[in-house]
Formats: sequence, structure tokens, C-alpha cells
Amino acid sequence: MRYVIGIGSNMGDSVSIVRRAIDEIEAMFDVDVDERSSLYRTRPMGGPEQDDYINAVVVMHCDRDPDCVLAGLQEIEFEFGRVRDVRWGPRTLDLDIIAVGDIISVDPDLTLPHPRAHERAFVLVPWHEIDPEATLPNHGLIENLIVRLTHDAQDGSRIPSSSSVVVVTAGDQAPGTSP
Ligand code: A4P
Ligand code: MG
Repeated sequence: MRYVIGIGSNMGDSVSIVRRAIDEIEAMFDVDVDERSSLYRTRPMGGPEQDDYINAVVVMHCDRDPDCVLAGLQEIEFEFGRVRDVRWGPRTLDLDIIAVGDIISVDPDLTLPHPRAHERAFVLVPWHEIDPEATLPNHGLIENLIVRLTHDAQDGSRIPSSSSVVVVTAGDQAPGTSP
């Protein structure tokens, strides 16, 4: 099954956390991700006033079922959260399943596609970078969703805009990556 996973962090060394999270995902599910987006610095959407996020999206193929993958991702979140808990607080890493193939599910424990993905530039723009033809089940081409977000932002009716997403680093290959 083809998994699209959204990664976000806004506490601690978020660039390093997002990179290490991708390594952990590969180790957890014993796969190499097919594609990984650049890392994006994004303005926080919703919630209290908080720091900018670092966001990225990866695509992987994995035989395990979605419940099992969600449990694995939550384990990774917990590991990062626990490590950073004392120093940075609990929200160091957020791993969301954006989509699993064409599966549609309204289960609150695992809603597919992710119920807010279609309105989030910080998910759609990185995903579009690695898969420009991608479609979000129930919502169509992600390219069109990005265009719509941009238009809505210009109308002043919505905050999100792809223009609020800035690439901070291309991929995971930069030399001198901190451990
Ligand atoms: N859950 C249901 N469906 C899914 C899914 N497709 N993927 C359930 C992952 N989890 C899913 O998640 C709460 C519950 O959702 C889980 O127990 C799971 O069973 P959580 O990760 O514990 O809580 P959360 O992520 O804090 O809550 P929520 O409402 O899902 O937050 P979001 O929607 O993930 O938003 N702004 C920027 N710029 N970048 C960000 O990354 N992220 C958020 C968090 C807000 N603003 C942001 C960013
Ligand atoms: Mg989440």
C-alpha cells in the first residue's frame, strides 16, 4: 500500500527532528521511503501563538495495514516527545497519515484521507513537490487544491496560502547534518 505521511515539528531542533523522524520511519517499517520532500518552514495554523513549523512529506510503500502503521508512527512520536519532554515540551513531532492509496475511512481513530489535509498548504505543497500528479481521495488533484488555497487567501477569507510555505532545505542530503 502507498502511504503519504505528513511530518511536522515546532519545538526543539525541528530540522534535525524531522530528518531523524524520516530515518525512524524507515527503520520502524523496514522500508526505504520512495520520495521525501524538501523541508519547509511554515507559519503555524490554528492553536495558540507558537513558533513556525518545519514540515515535510514522505511517500512510502508498506505491506502493513493502516492501523499498524498509525501505531508505529505514534510510537515514534512518543519516542521524540519523551526525549524532548523535559526540555522542550511534548509537541516536538507530529506524524499524520495523509492518505493510504484510495482508502476512505471515517473512523475517528484513523480518518482517511486526513480530514484537514485538503486545506493545508504545509501538507499539499511538499507533497506536490514529490508527486505533482497526486490526487487526494474525495478532493481531487492536489495541484487544484493548492491553487484554491491561494485564491482563498487573496480573498481574505482564509489564512493558509502556499505563499506562507518557504523551503528551508532541499531534502536530507545536506553535509554536516547534526546527529
Ligand atoms: N487520527 C485520526 N486520523 C488520523 C490520521 N489520518 N493520521 C487520530 C494521524 N492520526 C489520525 O492526533 C490525535 C488523534 O487523531 C490520534 O489519536 C489518531 O488516532 P494527535 O497527533 O495526537 O493530535 P494532534 O496532531 O495534535 O491533533 P490534530 O487535531 O490531528 O492536529 P493536526 O490536525 O495534526 O494539526 N501548522 C503548521 N504550519 N504545520 C503543522 O504541522 N500541525 C498542526 C497539528 C496544527 N498547525 C500546524 C501544524
Ligand atoms: Mg497529528
